[in-house]
Amino acid sequence: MTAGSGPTLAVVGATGAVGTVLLQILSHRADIWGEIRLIASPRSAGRKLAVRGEQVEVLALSEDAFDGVDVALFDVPDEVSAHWAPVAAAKGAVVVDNSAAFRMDPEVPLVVPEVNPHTVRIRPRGIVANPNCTTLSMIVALGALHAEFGLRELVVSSYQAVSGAGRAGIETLREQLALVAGTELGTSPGDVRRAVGDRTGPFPEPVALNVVPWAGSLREDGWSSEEMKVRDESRKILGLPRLPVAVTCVRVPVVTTHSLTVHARFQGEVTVDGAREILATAPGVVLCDDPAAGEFPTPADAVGTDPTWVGRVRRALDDPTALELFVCGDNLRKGAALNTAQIAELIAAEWR
Ligand code: 2RA
Repeated sequence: MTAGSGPTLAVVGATGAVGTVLLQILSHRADIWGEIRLIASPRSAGRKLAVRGEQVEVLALSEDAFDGVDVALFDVPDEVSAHWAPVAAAKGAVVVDNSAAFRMDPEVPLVVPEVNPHTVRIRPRGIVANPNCTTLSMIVALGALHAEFGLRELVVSSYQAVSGAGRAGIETLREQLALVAGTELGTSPGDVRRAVGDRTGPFPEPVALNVVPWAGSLREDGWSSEEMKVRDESRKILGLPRLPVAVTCVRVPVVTTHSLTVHARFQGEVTVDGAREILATAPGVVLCDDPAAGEFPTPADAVGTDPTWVGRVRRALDDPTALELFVCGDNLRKGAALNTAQIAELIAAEWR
């Protein structure tokens, strides 16, 4: 950092779906940064992107690109982070990484500023990890409830937007919607599949007019990598290494904003009024829960906003220690770019 200016920030993966949102967020939050340097793959080098109202040229990813960088935000594939994040850290930058490469490394904190901000300071590898968007879309609300009630078990189903799979996911849904619009498709077995053909993009099945019970890659015993991430990351963030967690991840035809149904069991009896009070006052959470008036969160309303939206708060019918919730969070904002920017701000505060 040079005297009289803020820390130098690098954004690695500046041209991707999350990188694009990150530049918007950096342009709208308090301007604490000195230089903001944009870095991407060599094929994007030379492009100019807007940040803080200025056009900034994108540099190709290289060791030299990290010269003088204080904080480097990475949103790139796992293997790119695995190689380049340690390079940036060795050059003196604190890395905030949004890939899965380091999330479960015991020497890398997995940080959600509203839940476990203190962990950001213990980073022996010079790397801080940002959780997966599905975990992040619920964990702020769960963290608030856990702090008061003591979480004992989680059962979760996700309804994940296609932008979780990046620009290719968005383009695939748009192309498929164009193919099925104005037709009678969705009325006989296989008709949507035949119309879509091999244009399934990053998804194993058509996502238009459909829901697909799969996200990520195959892990042991039929679990998906996405389901394992939600389980492992929730345990690490909440500091509950043996928390029972059951997850089913589902892709739905929504562009952006992940939703989840959550069954959360706590240490003792809970009340809906108590839960509502916690959720209504928790930083980063908006309680939107008046079913009699037709009010509950939906992706169509939550998209483009920062908070975790919570509705349908009910006590489990057969267990006075458990709550049922419906949660929505913009997977590109709090689910990725915003949380990354918030972590970077926590780190930047160490320079003051
Ligand atoms: C998805 N959570 O939605 C993943 C992206 N990190 O596909």
